[in-house]
Amino acid sequence: MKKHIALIVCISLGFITGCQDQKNNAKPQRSIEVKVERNDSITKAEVTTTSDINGKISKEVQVFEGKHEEVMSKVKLITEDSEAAEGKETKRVKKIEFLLNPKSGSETNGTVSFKEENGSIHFEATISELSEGNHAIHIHEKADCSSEDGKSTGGHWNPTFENHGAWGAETGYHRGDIGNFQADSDGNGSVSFSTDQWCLGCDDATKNIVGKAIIVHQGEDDLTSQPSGAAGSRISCAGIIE
Ligand SMILES: [Cu+2]
Ligand SMILES: [Zn+2]
Repeated sequence: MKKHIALIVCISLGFITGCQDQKNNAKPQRSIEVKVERNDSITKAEVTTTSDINGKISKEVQVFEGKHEEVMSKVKLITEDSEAAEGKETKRVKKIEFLLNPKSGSETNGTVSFKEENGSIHFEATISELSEGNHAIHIHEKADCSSEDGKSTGGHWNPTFENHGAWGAETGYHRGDIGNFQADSDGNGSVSFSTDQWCLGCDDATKNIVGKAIIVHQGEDDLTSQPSGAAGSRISCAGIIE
Protein backbone atom coordinates (compact mmCIF):
# COMPACT_ATOMS: atom_id res chain seq x y z
CA MET A 1 0.00 0.00 0.00
CA LYS A 2 1.34 3.42 -0.91
CA LYS A 3 1.30 5.78 2.00
CA HIS A 4 0.75 9.47 1.53
CA ILE A 5 0.86 12.02 4.24
CA ALA A 6 -0.40 15.37 3.12
CA LEU A 7 -0.32 18.36 5.32
CA ILE A 8 -0.97 22.01 4.91
CA VAL A 9 0.68 24.59 7.08
CA CYS A 10 -0.57 28.13 7.05
CA ILE A 11 1.39 30.80 8.81
CA SER A 12 -0.58 33.96 8.55
CA LEU A 13 0.64 37.34 9.64
CA GLY A 14 -1.56 40.33 10.17
CA PHE A 15 -5.24 39.96 10.79
CA ILE A 16 -5.75 36.82 8.81
CA THR A 17 -7.52 33.83 10.23
CA GLY A 18 -7.12 31.27 7.51
CA CYS A 19 -5.32 30.40 4.31
CA GLN A 20 -7.69 32.03 1.90
CA ASP A 21 -9.19 35.01 3.59
CA GLN A 22 -6.54 37.54 2.70
CA LYS A 23 -8.19 40.41 0.91
CA ASN A 24 -10.23 42.30 3.46
CA ASN A 25 -7.48 44.29 5.08
CA ALA A 26 -5.68 47.37 3.84
CA LYS A 27 -2.59 46.85 5.99
CA PRO A 28 0.48 45.25 4.44
CA GLN A 29 0.41 41.57 5.16
CA ARG A 30 1.94 38.37 4.07
CA SER A 31 0.79 34.81 4.31
CA ILE A 32 2.57 31.59 3.61
CA GLU A 33 0.90 28.38 2.63
CA VAL A 34 2.93 25.19 2.70
CA LYS A 35 1.71 21.97 1.14
CA VAL A 36 3.71 18.87 1.88
CA GLU A 37 3.27 15.51 0.24
CA ARG A 38 5.28 12.62 1.52
CA ASN A 39 5.54 9.00 0.57
CA ASP A 40 8.02 6.32 1.61
CA SER A 41 10.97 7.71 -0.34
CA ILE A 42 10.37 11.32 -1.26
CA THR A 43 8.92 14.53 0.12
CA LYS A 44 7.63 17.36 -2.01
CA ALA A 45 6.85 20.78 -0.57
CA GLU A 46 5.21 23.69 -2.30
CA VAL A 47 5.56 27.04 -0.56
CA THR A 48 3.29 29.83 -1.71
CA THR A 49 4.05 33.28 -0.33
CA THR A 50 1.34 35.87 -0.87
CA SER A 51 2.04 39.52 -0.08
CA ASP A 52 -0.65 42.14 0.06
CA ILE A 53 0.84 45.62 0.20
CA ASN A 54 -1.87 48.27 0.08
CA GLY A 55 -4.04 46.09 -2.08
CA LYS A 56 -1.26 45.09 -4.46
CA ILE A 57 -1.12 41.34 -4.27
CA SER A 58 1.91 39.38 -5.36
CA LYS A 59 2.45 35.68 -5.19
CA GLU A 60 5.58 33.55 -5.20
CA VAL A 61 5.64 29.78 -5.46
CA GLN A 62 8.68 27.68 -4.56
CA VAL A 63 8.85 23.91 -4.92
CA PHE A 64 11.28 21.60 -3.14
CA GLU A 65 11.65 17.90 -3.63
CA GLY A 66 13.96 15.35 -2.04
CA LYS A 67 14.75 13.83 1.33
CA HIS A 68 12.19 14.70 3.98
CA GLU A 69 14.57 16.35 6.47
CA GLU A 70 16.22 18.50 3.81
CA VAL A 71 12.95 19.64 2.31
CA MET A 72 11.47 20.49 5.71
CA SER A 73 14.54 22.46 6.78
CA LYS A 74 14.25 24.61 3.64
CA VAL A 75 10.59 25.20 4.37
CA LYS A 76 11.45 26.16 7.93
CA LEU A 77 14.03 28.69 6.76
CA ILE A 78 11.54 30.40 4.49
CA THR A 79 8.77 30.59 7.04
CA GLU A 80 11.10 31.94 9.74
CA ASP A 81 12.52 34.57 7.36
CA SER A 82 9.04 35.71 6.62
CA GLU A 83 8.09 36.02 10.28
CA ALA A 84 11.21 38.05 11.02
CA ALA A 85 10.55 40.38 8.08
CA GLU A 86 7.12 41.24 9.40
CA GLY A 87 8.43 42.63 12.69
CA LYS A 88 7.03 42.14 16.12
CA GLU A 89 3.90 44.25 16.11
CA THR A 90 1.83 42.00 13.93
CA LYS A 91 -0.51 39.51 15.48
CA ARG A 92 0.55 35.96 14.74
CA VAL A 93 -1.84 33.20 13.92
CA LYS A 94 -0.35 29.82 13.23
CA LYS A 95 -2.42 27.04 11.85
CA ILE A 96 -1.56 23.52 10.80
CA GLU A 97 -3.86 20.99 9.20
CA PHE A 98 -3.26 17.39 8.30
CA LEU A 99 -4.86 14.06 7.55
CA LEU A 100 -5.57 11.08 9.79
CA ASN A 101 -4.69 7.81 8.10
CA PRO A 102 -6.29 4.39 8.78
CA LYS A 103 -4.42 1.89 10.99
CA SER A 104 -4.91 -1.64 12.34
CA GLY A 105 -7.01 -2.69 9.33
CA SER A 106 -9.61 0.05 9.85
CA GLU A 107 -10.83 2.61 7.32
CA THR A 108 -10.99 5.40 9.87
CA ASN A 109 -9.77 8.68 8.43
CA GLY A 110 -10.23 12.37 8.96
CA THR A 111 -8.71 15.81 9.24
CA VAL A 112 -7.06 17.47 12.20
CA SER A 113 -6.15 21.11 12.73
CA PHE A 114 -4.36 23.12 15.40
CA LYS A 115 -4.60 26.87 15.47
CA GLU A 116 -2.47 28.96 17.81
CA GLU A 117 -3.64 32.42 18.68
CA ASN A 118 -3.02 34.68 21.69
CA GLY A 119 -1.09 32.01 23.55
CA SER A 120 -3.67 29.28 23.29
CA ILE A 121 -4.33 26.45 20.86
CA HIS A 122 -7.60 25.44 19.37
CA PHE A 123 -7.76 21.83 18.19
CA GLU A 124 -10.37 20.45 15.84
CA ALA A 125 -10.79 17.00 14.34
CA THR A 126 -13.37 15.60 11.96
CA ILE A 127 -13.32 11.82 11.75
CA SER A 128 -15.26 9.28 9.70
CA GLU A 129 -15.58 5.51 9.14
CA LEU A 130 -15.86 4.89 12.89
CA SER A 131 -18.02 2.39 14.76
CA GLU A 132 -20.93 4.09 16.55
CA GLY A 133 -20.19 5.11 20.14
CA ASN A 134 -17.32 6.54 22.14
CA HIS A 135 -13.71 6.62 20.99
CA ALA A 136 -10.55 7.84 22.67
CA ILE A 137 -8.31 10.43 21.06
CA HIS A 138 -4.84 11.26 22.40
CA ILE A 139 -1.54 12.86 21.55
CA HIS A 140 1.13 10.17 21.50
CA GLU A 141 4.83 10.88 21.91
CA LYS A 142 6.31 10.39 18.40
CA ALA A 143 5.18 11.64 14.98
CA ASP A 144 5.87 8.24 13.47
CA CYS A 145 2.80 6.57 11.95
CA SER A 146 4.86 4.02 9.99
CA SER A 147 3.73 0.84 11.74
CA GLU A 148 0.48 -0.84 10.71
CA ASP A 149 -0.81 -0.87 14.31
CA GLY A 150 0.17 2.74 15.05
CA LYS A 151 2.41 1.64 17.93
CA SER A 152 5.40 3.38 16.32
CA THR A 153 3.99 6.57 17.86
CA GLY A 154 4.89 5.29 21.35
CA GLY A 155 2.84 5.89 24.49
CA HIS A 156 0.84 8.93 25.51
CA TRP A 157 2.74 12.19 25.36
CA ASN A 158 3.44 12.86 29.03
CA PRO A 159 6.07 15.60 29.37
CA THR A 160 5.10 16.37 32.99
CA PHE A 161 5.37 12.73 34.18
CA GLU A 162 1.90 12.46 35.62
CA ASN A 163 -0.63 9.63 35.72
CA HIS A 164 -3.07 9.03 32.88
CA GLY A 165 -6.44 10.63 33.55
CA ALA A 166 -9.19 12.98 32.50
CA TRP A 167 -7.94 16.36 31.24
CA GLY A 168 -7.50 18.71 34.20
CA ALA A 169 -7.92 15.96 36.86
CA GLU A 170 -6.36 16.73 40.27
CA THR A 171 -4.90 13.22 40.38
CA GLY A 172 -2.95 13.99 37.22
CA TYR A 173 -3.31 13.72 33.48
CA HIS A 174 -1.06 13.46 30.48
CA ARG A 175 -0.75 16.57 28.32
CA GLY A 176 -1.87 14.24 25.51
CA ASP A 177 -5.06 13.10 27.27
CA ILE A 178 -7.63 14.82 25.07
CA GLY A 179 -10.27 12.26 26.10
CA ASN A 180 -13.28 10.77 24.32
CA PHE A 181 -15.63 11.80 21.56
CA GLN A 182 -18.78 10.22 20.17
CA ALA A 183 -19.36 8.81 16.70
CA ASP A 184 -22.91 8.84 15.34
CA SER A 185 -24.72 6.01 13.59
CA ASP A 186 -23.15 7.05 10.27
CA GLY A 187 -19.70 6.63 11.81
CA ASN A 188 -18.88 10.34 11.94
CA GLY A 189 -17.47 12.17 14.93
CA SER A 190 -15.82 15.49 15.75
CA VAL A 191 -13.66 16.94 18.47
CA SER A 192 -13.19 20.56 19.45
CA PHE A 193 -10.76 21.44 22.22
CA SER A 194 -8.89 24.54 23.39
CA THR A 195 -6.01 24.85 25.82
CA ASP A 196 -3.13 27.13 26.77
CA GLN A 197 -1.10 24.08 27.85
CA TRP A 198 0.09 23.37 24.31
CA CYS A 199 2.06 25.40 21.79
CA LEU A 200 3.15 25.01 18.18
CA GLY A 201 6.93 24.98 18.01
CA CYS A 202 7.77 26.97 21.16
CA ASP A 203 10.83 26.24 23.32
CA ASP A 204 8.88 24.80 26.25
CA ALA A 205 9.10 21.00 25.97
CA THR A 206 6.13 20.55 28.32
CA LYS A 207 3.96 22.43 25.81
CA ASN A 208 5.33 21.87 22.32
CA ILE A 209 3.17 19.41 20.37
CA VAL A 210 5.28 19.50 17.19
CA GLY A 211 6.89 16.10 16.59
CA LYS A 212 4.03 14.24 18.35
CA ALA A 213 1.14 12.24 16.88
CA ILE A 214 -2.65 12.14 17.06
CA ILE A 215 -4.11 8.67 17.65
CA VAL A 216 -7.77 7.67 17.47
CA HIS A 217 -8.70 4.43 19.27
CA GLN A 218 -11.25 1.71 18.60
CA GLY A 219 -12.50 1.86 22.20
CA GLU A 220 -13.32 4.35 24.90
CA ASP A 221 -10.77 5.78 27.34
CA ASP A 222 -11.90 4.82 30.88
CA LEU A 223 -9.82 7.79 32.14
CA THR A 224 -8.44 5.70 35.03
CA SER A 225 -6.54 2.63 33.75
CA GLN A 226 -2.76 3.09 33.64
CA PRO A 227 -0.89 3.96 31.56
CA SER A 228 -3.32 4.71 28.78
CA GLY A 229 -6.99 4.29 29.63
CA ALA A 230 -7.50 0.80 28.10
CA ALA A 231 -8.82 2.30 24.90
CA GLY A 232 -8.04 -0.61 22.57
CA SER A 233 -6.36 -0.69 19.21
CA ARG A 234 -5.11 2.37 17.36
CA ILE A 235 -7.32 2.85 14.31
CA SER A 236 -6.15 6.17 12.88
CA CYS A 237 -2.91 8.12 13.05
CA ALA A 238 -1.43 11.49 12.07
CA GLY A 239 2.02 12.91 12.76
CA ILE A 240 2.20 16.56 13.84
CA ILE A 241 5.04 17.41 11.39
CA GLU A 242 8.52 15.86 11.22
CU1 LIG B 1 -3.96 6.86 22.60
ZN1 LIG C 1 -2.81 9.31 28.83
